[in-house]
Amino acid sequence: MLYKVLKYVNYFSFGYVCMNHKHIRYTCISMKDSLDLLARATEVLEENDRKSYTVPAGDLYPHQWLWDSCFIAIGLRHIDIERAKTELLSLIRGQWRNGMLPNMIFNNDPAYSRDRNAWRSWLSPYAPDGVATSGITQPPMLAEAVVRIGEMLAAPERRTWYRQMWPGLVAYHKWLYEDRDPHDEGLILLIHPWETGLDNTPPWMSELHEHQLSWWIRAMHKSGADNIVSLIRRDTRSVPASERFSNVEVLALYDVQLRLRRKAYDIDKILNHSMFTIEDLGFNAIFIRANQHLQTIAKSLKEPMPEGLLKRIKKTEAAFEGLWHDVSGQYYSRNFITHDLIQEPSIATLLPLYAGTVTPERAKRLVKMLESEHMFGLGYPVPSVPRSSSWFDPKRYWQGPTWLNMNWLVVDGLKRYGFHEHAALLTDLSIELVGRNGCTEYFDPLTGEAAGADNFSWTAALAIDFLKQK
Ligand code: 2M8
Repeated sequence: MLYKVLKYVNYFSFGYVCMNHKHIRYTCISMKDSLDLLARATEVLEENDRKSYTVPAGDLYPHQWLWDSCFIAIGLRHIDIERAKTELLSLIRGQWRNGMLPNMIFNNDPAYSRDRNAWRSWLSPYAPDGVATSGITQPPMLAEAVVRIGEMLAAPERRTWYRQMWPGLVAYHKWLYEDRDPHDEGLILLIHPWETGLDNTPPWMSELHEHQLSWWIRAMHKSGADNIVSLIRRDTRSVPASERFSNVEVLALYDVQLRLRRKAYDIDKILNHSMFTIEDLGFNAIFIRANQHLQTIAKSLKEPMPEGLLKRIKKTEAAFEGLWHDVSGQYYSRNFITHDLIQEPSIATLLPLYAGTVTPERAKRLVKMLESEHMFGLGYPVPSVPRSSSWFDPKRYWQGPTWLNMNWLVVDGLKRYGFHEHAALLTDLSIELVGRNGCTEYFDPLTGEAAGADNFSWTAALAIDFLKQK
């Protein structure tokens, strides 16, 4: 009933309520405000446009990022579909010969030699020629972005577009299985928290603090010498340190990165040293959906799915069950070596909705969590960590703030399970959040305040997509 009333309010005023039913706030975004938002968001994308790709934010993120470009293309398709295609095609220039899509393709300006050198992708025989990249990947959003563009094209153009992207996509999905599912178990393992896209998310940070701090990092931390890192960090020049990784975490991640680099990103060598490896919940949920999109593309192209790939795709859906924890009624990430579930909830807890393969009963349980004020039902949802978690910190990066890309995935998942009113509300709340606080990187889920980098591309792009979905 409540949702019916709110829906009525929504039609006229974008009135909104937070997801927990209790705190009803009526605020309005007029038609003029939404047109202003569209114009502002378009300006942000123009400002961050580097011709063939878009940087996430001018100062803080001057390179091309894998999943950023996918979310950006999803918004850009409404403004300039050819430019949206170029955004995705430009990701393929960074693809490794083994199929990997790196999370970063570096700007080749001499000013960024330090970033390129930190990764030294050229140490791997698989790295592409003439382009410097990282040696790790990011959530496989590419198939989703390809299909979203495809939906806007007439059938013949759609097929031409799919034909262009097909080889790169298939190679990427094959690589994920071949490299990152070495025991053919069905789930993809990750080797660095940046691969989750949710960089300092609690499941990874708890493992990092418990098992991955080398003796020299512990010693530096104890003596306070880790603070030296503040002098060379670029992120804390534009964003308050209280909103980012701690210094000791930065050092620990650099240590992980060095270890990967020493192994030239060779997964066998990495696994022989049983490094930091987790079967990540969010990544695998997104992968399940990406595999569904891959099959949609194959069908449209009348292209048979490679036999081996199809078998493994089926296995993934079944293996996902291994991440379910019945007592707490939710899914978790899992340590690859011990197979222990890492019982730390995060926004990834809700992403099985986006995967779309969980039972309606479980979907209902996840929606209850979305509504609960102790979990995700805060004033400006959806927080990246539930309120009840000891990690919750409303302005610290992926440990509490609301991110627009996560709202987008949750909205999509809600629709898939028929929670259309929840989806409509969350869409309105997201538009309102950006309309009032700007296209910032993330938002305080308690106050709605802007945090992180200004003029952030995926916030702008997805605000456009949300506006167009209305
Ligand atoms: C953040 O990650 C990068 C490393 O990949 C960083 O911390 O420098 C994350 O929010 C990630 O999800 C995002 O893709 C990237 C660029 O926006 O920034």
